[in-house]
Amino acid sequence: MVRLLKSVLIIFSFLFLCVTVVFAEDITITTYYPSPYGSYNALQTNRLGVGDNNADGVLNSSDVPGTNGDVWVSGHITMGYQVVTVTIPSTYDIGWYTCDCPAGKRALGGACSGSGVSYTYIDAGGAGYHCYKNNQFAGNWQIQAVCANML
Ligand SMILES: [Ca+2]
Repeated sequence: MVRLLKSVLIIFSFLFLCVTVVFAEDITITTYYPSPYGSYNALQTNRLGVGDNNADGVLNSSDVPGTNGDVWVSGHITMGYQVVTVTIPSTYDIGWYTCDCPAGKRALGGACSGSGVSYTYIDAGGAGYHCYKNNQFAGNWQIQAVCANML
């Protein structure tokens, strides 16, 4: 009797394995390296290299700084910038005018449009962009400041 039960158990086990194999499905997983895009809640690293920093046409470990805490970037860095524009009426006197950045932002650059502008500079503290109007009758003109987030 025990022998019969063992035989039946072996037969059912064999049939179960055969059914499992018959109904198995294939799953293909494709991975990419380096990953083309990534989204993270938090990212921490000791060193960071962005782009081909040594301009040898290859992206490898020689493009990453050797000192912990360093960041190398081969391109430009954009930090949530915004452009602020101020219009200066033609009736305003000759002199310096400023386009201030909002609080918490720092001027990275700017532009002055219209005739009668002779000098420009970024505020030393990054508060805004300055333009010198040298002609009272040149018409309305504008000052634009490119302001980025600062820590
Ligand atoms: Ca390189």
